[in-house]
Amino acid sequence: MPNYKLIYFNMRGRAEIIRYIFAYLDIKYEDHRIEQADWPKIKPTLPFGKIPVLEVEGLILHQSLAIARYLTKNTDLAGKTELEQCQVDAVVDTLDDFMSLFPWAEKNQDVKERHFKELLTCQAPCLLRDLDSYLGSKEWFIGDDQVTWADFYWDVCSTTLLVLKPDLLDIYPRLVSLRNKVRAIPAIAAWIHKRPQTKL
Ligand code: KDV
Repeated sequence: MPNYKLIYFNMRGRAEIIRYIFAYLDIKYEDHRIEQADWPKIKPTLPFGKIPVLEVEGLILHQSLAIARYLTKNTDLAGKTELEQCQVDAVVDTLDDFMSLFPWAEKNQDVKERHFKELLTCQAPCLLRDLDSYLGSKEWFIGDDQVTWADFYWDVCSTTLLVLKPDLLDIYPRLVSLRNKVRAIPAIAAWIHKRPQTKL
């Protein structure tokens, strides 16, 4: 097994999907969490000045979803067929598009709060309605018999959305139940229990 070092802030954020995948696949890695104060020093050393990155065999891999796709390739988390894999990627991208709309780094707290509120009250309902009908009464987002990393990403993203708006899923019991099924997978449950508790 290669030596893996994951570098991110002390947050779930964009690294958490990678941590879920490592946990589920029982892969050892270093969960390196940097201080905000050290970020300006580290940023210029990275190929695109962004984290998370994953160091593996002397390479610095960037882009959380590319890293997640690399780690899940040829595993049961990827989707069985190429068509299923495309559906997994599409659900992941749909969730990621939405999470990327949030002005996470906005300095003006007024502007930030207004923008967050707008996304959570006006745009989230449309996304949730579509996710709920896409899920339908299936066991998982893609197919009935196997969890994929799209289900993991739903748990990761919805955990943060629920911190921001606790009543977000009150009218979507099937989306809540999907979260609960992901969180009940023993390796994921163990990770959630032992991970550092952070707001985001
Ligand atoms: C921050 C932050 C995120 C989740 C998904 C971007 C994110 C950024 N700061 C926290 N959570 C995408």
